[in-house]
Amino acid sequence: MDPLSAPTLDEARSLVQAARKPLLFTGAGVSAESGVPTFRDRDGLWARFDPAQLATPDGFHRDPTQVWEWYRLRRRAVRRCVPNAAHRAVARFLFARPDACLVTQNVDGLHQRALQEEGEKGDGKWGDADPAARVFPLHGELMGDRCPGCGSREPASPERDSLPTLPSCPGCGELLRPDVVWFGEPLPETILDAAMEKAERADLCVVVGTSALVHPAAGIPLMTLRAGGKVIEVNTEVTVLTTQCHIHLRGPASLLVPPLLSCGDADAHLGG
Ligand code: BJW
Ligand code: ZN
Repeated sequence: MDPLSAPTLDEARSLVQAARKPLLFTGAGVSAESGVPTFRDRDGLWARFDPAQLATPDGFHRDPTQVWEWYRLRRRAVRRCVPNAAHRAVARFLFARPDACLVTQNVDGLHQRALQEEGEKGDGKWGDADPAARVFPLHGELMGDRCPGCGSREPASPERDSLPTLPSCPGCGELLRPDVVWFGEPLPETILDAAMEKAERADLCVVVGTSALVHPAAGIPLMTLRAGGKVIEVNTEVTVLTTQCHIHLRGPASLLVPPLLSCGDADAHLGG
């Protein structure tokens, strides 16, 4: 069935419009159509690469060169990608709805880029709305370097990434690492706490493009459910969350998210 003609899309839109505290929760699927690979799909990263070697503190300790090569490769690929219609719709929604927030597992920075781009297009229309403060990235940032020694952080630099040596901290000399959350590591505490509080208070959680298998992030929609809120899922497949959702919209994020989140006049003003 054409996902756009499904009656459930209208129903889902009504829930979004009626929600007073909507929370958007996204995963790798939202960036798939921008060309960023997901993790657990058939052609995902974990089908080709071993997470134990590349996305754990032990793996980094054993072979930092291998880990850095992989991250530099991914950074180069993501630098060539641009936000898609789903990222743009999410960004416009955050501008138009100061009551909304975004909790994302994605490290690719495409939500943040879409926010910046849509903000510029808004040309002052959005007033004081500051959606960047309502974005909670649970798993860090691919485009950031972090020093495990002194904790300092800085944006990744394409120049430093193309050096033949591994990057070290300008402050304390320690080997830098990508500023992402690996398996077995805690999520950034203040971001996770804020996201969980939002999830408990949300009356609607819109879950887009995640297998909902990685914890504690996957607990976000469950918290909304437990607190009596509703959950809408957008995914090309069925997930572990599907049977618990109020509405499951099957199809690609770039096709379904724009009509789901469209804010009428606000979108028209910005050229859809
Ligand atoms: C589309 C689409 C389209 C495709 N449109 N949809 C219980 C049991 C066993 C283990 C654990 C457990 N609880 C916790 C753990 C450990 C572990 C975990 O959850 N493991 C599970 C896999 C079992 N969790 C952790 O280790 C976490 N830390 C932790 O628990 O710390 C505890 C602690 C406390 C105090 C001290 C010390 C420790 C950390 C998890 C970190 C996850 N990191 C990664 C890598 C980030 C860096 C990087 O990118 O390199 O994060 S793993 C990877 O998975 C990445 C993602 O953010 C995350 C989630 O993946 P996501 O987004 O859901 O992607 P996919 O590929 O799984 O799904 C894509 C979906 O999109 C699919 O459903 C498609 O159908 C869909 N789709 N195209 C719409 N066009
Ligand atoms: Zn340092």
